[in-house]
Amino acid sequence: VALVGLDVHRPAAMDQLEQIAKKVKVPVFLDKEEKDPARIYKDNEPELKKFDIIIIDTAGRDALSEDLVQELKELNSTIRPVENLLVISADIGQAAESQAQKFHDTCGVTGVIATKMDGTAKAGGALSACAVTEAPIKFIGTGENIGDIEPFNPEGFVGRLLGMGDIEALLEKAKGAISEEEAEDLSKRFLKGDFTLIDLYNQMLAMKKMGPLNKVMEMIPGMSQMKIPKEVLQVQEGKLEVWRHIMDSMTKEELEDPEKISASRIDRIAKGSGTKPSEVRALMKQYRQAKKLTKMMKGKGKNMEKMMQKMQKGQIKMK
Ligand SMILES: Nc1nc2c(ncn2[C@@H]2O[C@H](COP(=O)(O)OP(=O)(O)OP(=O)(O)O)[C@@H](O)[C@H]2O)c(=O)[nH]1
Ligand SMILES: [Mg+2]
Repeated sequence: VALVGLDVHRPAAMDQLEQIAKKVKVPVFLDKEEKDPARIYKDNEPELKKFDIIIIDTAGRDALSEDLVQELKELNSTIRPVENLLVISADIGQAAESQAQKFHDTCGVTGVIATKMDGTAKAGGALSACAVTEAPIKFIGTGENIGDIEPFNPEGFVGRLLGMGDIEALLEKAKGAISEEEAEDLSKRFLKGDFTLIDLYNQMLAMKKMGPLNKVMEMIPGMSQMKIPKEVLQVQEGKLEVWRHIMDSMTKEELEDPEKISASRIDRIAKGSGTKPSEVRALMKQYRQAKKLTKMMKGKGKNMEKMMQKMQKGQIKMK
C-alpha cells in the first residue's frame, strides 16, 4: 500500500498526510512545491506501479469551485482510479446531497466514507449522498485516531442512526480483548448481579484493551442515552497499576464484599499498599458506580443477555 498526496490547495494537507503515513508505516508520495496535482502523480507513476493499493488524497471543498471540478476531472482521466471515495462528515446534514451530486457528475463516486460518527450527528447526509450517487457506504469514521475507521456494517449503522448502538462492532472488540472463558464467567456474574472488586479490575483491564470505554458504551443499545459518570468511563494509564497494589493489600473478604471496608480499613489498606487513603476511596467510589451500572445493565435485560450469549458462543462474524 502507498499513499499519494495530491491536495495542493490546503497548505497543511501534505504535512498531515506525511504524518499519517509515518504513523502507519506506509510509503507516501507527494511534492510540497508542485502546484499541479496531475504532475505530482505523473512524476511518481513509475514507482507507484510497484504497489497493490494506492490511496490518493485529493482536495475537496464544501463548495466545489469550477477550478476544482476541472482539476478532479483531469485527475480522474489521468489516474483512472478503481474507486472514487467521497468522504462525508456526519454533521453536514442535507447539504451532502448537492455536494455528492456535484462530485458524482465530476468523477463518478463509487463509495462513500461517513466520518465523525462519534459526534451527535447521525450521518443522514451520508445516506443522501448514497442515494444520489447510488454508491454504498464503505467505511465509517468514529474518532480522530487511525484505528477509528471501521468497515461499514449496515445493521450497526442503522442502529446508531436510531440510537440503538452497534452490537456487532462491540462484539468484535470484545472478542479481541477477553477470552471465551473469561467472557462466560464475567457474563454469568453480570447477569446474577454479583460484582466484586476483582470483577471491576478484570473488566477495566478488558475495557482498556477494547479502547475508550465511552466508545464501548456507545455501542451498547440504550447505553448511549444513559448518563454515566465520567470517572467510570475513564481507564487512566497507571490507574490499574495503583489499583492492583491497593487490591493486593486487601483481604479476600474485603475484595469480595467491598462494602465491609470501613474508614479504619481504608487507612490500613493505604499504608499496606503505599498509596493514599484518597486513592483507596477513589477505587471504592468507582466500584460503587460500576456496580450501579451493572444493575442498570441487568435492567436492560434481553439485549444484554443476548449479547452476552453471543459473546460466549463466539458467534461473531466479520461483514
Ligand atoms: N471526531 C472525529 N474527527 C474526525 C473524524 N474524521 C476526521 N476527523 C478530524 O477532522 C479533521 C479534518 O479531517 P481531514 O481528514 O483533514 O478532512 P478533509 O475532508 O480531508 O478536509 P480538507 O482536506 O480540508 O478538505 C481532522 O482534525 C480529523 O482528525 C471522525 O470520524 N471523528
Ligand atoms: Mg483532505
